[in-house]
Amino acid sequence: MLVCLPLVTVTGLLDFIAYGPQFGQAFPGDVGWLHLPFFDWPTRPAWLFRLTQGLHVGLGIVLVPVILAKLWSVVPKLFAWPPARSLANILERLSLLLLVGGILFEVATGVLNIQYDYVFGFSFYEGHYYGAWVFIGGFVVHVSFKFRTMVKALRSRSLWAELKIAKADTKPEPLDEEGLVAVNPRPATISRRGALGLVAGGALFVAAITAGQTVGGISRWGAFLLPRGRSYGNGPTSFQINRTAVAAGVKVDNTWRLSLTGGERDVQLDLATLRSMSQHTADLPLACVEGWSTVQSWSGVRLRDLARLAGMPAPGSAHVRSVEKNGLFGQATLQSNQVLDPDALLALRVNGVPLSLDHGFPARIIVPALPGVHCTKWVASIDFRRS
Ligand SMILES: Nc1nc2c(c(=O)[nH]1)N[C@H]1C(S)=C(S)[C@@H](COP(=O)(O)O)O[C@H]1N2
Ligand SMILES: [Mo]
Repeated sequence: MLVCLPLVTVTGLLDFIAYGPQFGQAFPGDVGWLHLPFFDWPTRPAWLFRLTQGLHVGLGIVLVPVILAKLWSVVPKLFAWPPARSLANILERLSLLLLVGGILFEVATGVLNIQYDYVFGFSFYEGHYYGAWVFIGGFVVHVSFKFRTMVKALRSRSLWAELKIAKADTKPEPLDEEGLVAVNPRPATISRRGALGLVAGGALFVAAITAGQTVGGISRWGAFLLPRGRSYGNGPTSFQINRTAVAAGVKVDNTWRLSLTGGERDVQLDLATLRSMSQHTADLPLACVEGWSTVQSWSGVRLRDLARLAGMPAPGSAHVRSVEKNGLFGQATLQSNQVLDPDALLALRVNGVPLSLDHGFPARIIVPALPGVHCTKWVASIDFRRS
């Protein structure tokens, strides 16, 4: 946990930055002195967001059995009576409240959000962000108080030797100052190696039914925890769909035009014109904050070619709008590097065929390392901006 929880935390904070707080599209928007150093999210390596969100969600889920076991091992402390013996004791218990409350809140909101899509009475993003800082505070205090105890405990005996002790030979711990050891324990019902095995087995099991949503291929069939179903039929466009055209209330007919604004000239392009322009193909991931990702072969017009066509070859940003009007994800702002990357596409095709309507026909944004949420589907317009 000492290694993995900071990894989950840091990748979570990185995902916040990947959302583009400089454009007000990371939530919460204004976090006062809790705000993170903003930087332009890079487009390389193309799998960067796939990695950060995959680690954040995947590791977060895999840690659940470990967190539960850790809580179980200290449960007597949670109900200690009298609740406080000294000022130091009150402070320690307060920090534990932040630590335990924080991690349980983060895991619960994270898992619920993945599986049920914003079921809270509050904004998931805001709750999860502030909850993270509560947890970070509790974690830093706890680790700094307990680090020496932990090192001492780990050094006091060999894990290897411990793993060889069967249940019949399992003896209770000697009484300790912390009061964690039961004063009058009953005979062991499980060996320490059994308890460790149970937790490790639980974590591995959860990993096995989670990893497929990122790794893909055949392992996807075993990914029972993935939020978006396992199959969308066969063929080149059968990969997962976050929001269908029906759910988004989107209809597209042949009056569709792409409009480019903000440059020296406003341009309207129909699909035939877009198809006649120079096309570029790239294998790029689509990675959702929910934890799943998939790599597909996308083809279309380079965003930088569209910027040049509109008469703003080096925009500071680009605001993309979808045909979809009322969704939370019907628009996105791209940074300059996300427009100018040679693999940044207004994709018209995937895996050799035109996009299906559910995947954003006639055109969607696909940019290396861009969070899936900003890979806008059913693009209607792009407004290039100086800053
Ligand atoms: N217009 C529009 N574009 C959208 C969305 C949406 O709801 N509406 N969802 C986004 C999210 S959150 C993700 S992860 C990807 C999913 O793409 P897919 O449905 O093709 O798998 O599309 C993005 N583009
Ligand atoms: Mo997403």
